[in-house]
Amino acid sequence: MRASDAGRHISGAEGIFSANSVLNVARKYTSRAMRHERGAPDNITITIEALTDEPELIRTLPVCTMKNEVEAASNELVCRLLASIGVSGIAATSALELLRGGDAMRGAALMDMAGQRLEPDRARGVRVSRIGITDAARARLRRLLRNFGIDSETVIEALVLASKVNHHPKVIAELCVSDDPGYTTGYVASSAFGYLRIPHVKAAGSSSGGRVFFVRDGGVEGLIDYLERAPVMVSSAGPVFGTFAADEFFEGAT
Ligand code: PML
Repeated sequence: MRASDAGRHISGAEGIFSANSVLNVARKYTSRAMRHERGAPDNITITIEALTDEPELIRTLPVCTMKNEVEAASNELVCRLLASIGVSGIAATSALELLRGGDAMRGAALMDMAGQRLEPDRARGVRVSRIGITDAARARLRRLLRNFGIDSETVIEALVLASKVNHHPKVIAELCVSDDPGYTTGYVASSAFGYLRIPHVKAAGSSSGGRVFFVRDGGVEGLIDYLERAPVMVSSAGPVFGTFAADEFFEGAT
């Protein structure tokens, strides 16, 4: 589902579902698009496609929440986490500028270690599609998330997406700042350290945000094809941990 108003991005959603749940999901996505905090859309496009390939089965990244009390401290934390994963300072700074400036991005940006964007159409970005989670994995994940009071559709959808993105060997890490004005938690995800949630990554009321995927050198055609077209399904839930201060996290991780 993609919803926009006068070309401005309002909301989007993706999923892999059984044929008999398609009508319900279309209703749910339409209702979500029409009631979004970013405003009323003048266009909602729902595309339903039958999969021709069997989805690749993956596990969700391990989850933890970083301690961060105020938005003013978030840039330093994000840069520290990204540096520990191997993302250059210039790429981290360029990504933060991109996600904090202007309105929401339509799709994700691909960024190299020189801070250059690599996707062929910058206005469109890259849309991660064909992602889903089995009922059993969802039920297990919900139980794990509930232990820490973070069992929500927003967390599940973001974690499923990040688990697909960071499963590709070309991706070093992902930085996400929600474009929802009322949702101020973002994340840094990587196959190295998992899905690290960052509360107060932005100030409430801001409608800027989006996703940046930091990538290794070389062509990006294969990666774009994977992100947009390869079906990937979460079939098992990785661990979910509580909240860590940055120093505590790095002590445990190194
Ligand atoms: C979004 O708005 O879709 C992105 C949400 C990112 C953070 C989700 C979480 O709380 O872990």
